[in-house]
Amino acid sequence: MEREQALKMVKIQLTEHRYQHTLGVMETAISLARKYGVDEKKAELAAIFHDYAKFRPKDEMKEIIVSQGMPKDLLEYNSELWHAPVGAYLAEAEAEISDKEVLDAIRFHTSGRRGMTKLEKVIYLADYIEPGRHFPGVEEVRNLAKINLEEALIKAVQNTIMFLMKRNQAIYPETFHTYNDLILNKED
Ligand code: DGI
Ligand code: FE
Ligand code: FE
Repeated sequence: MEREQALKMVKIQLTEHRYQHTLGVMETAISLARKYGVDEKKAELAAIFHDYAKFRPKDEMKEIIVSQGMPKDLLEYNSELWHAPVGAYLAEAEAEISDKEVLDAIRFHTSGRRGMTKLEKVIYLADYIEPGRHFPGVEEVRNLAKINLEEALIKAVQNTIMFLMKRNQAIYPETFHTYNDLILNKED
């Protein structure tokens, strides 16, 4: 799918603020893809659709998680996690995106997972550091992203876990698995 058509489809699903965030993720993902040798068109498409399901009603997301056999433990954790796997499902069902790598980058953009592909890393990171993001620590991750994809991702996942813990939020197990996997497989 071409960029203009993809953006059109996504725009009507999102608020203006979330759409601007999506444009930021798209630009950032393309530049990270170029830098780290990832397919730029796949990065562009995954970025455009990454938050496609963000504003679907909770009931609809819940129904999709159950009927599509997605991990049921998702339902026990923050519903903010749901739009990622549901977005991957809807990108295929409604936008006819069939590229498995693109769909997985959408699916794992919130929790990450063990053994993330470079495309998945690029999308996770672009979501975290796009120019519209302003929170403590983001500048450090932006700087790391210019040097080392893994190091930047580790910092982003660490910050996310610490942010959630400070607010007494539960951490989805896959988020911990993402962190441990990156640390254990770090080259240094
Ligand atoms: O959709 P975005 O706001 O662009 O960003 P996102 O998809 O990375 O994250 C959405 C929300 O999910 C964010 O407020 C933090 C939350 N989140 C991420 N990982 C976890 C989590 N919430 C819980 N409870 N557990 C997690 O592991
Ligand atoms: Fe998201
Ligand atoms: Fe996002």
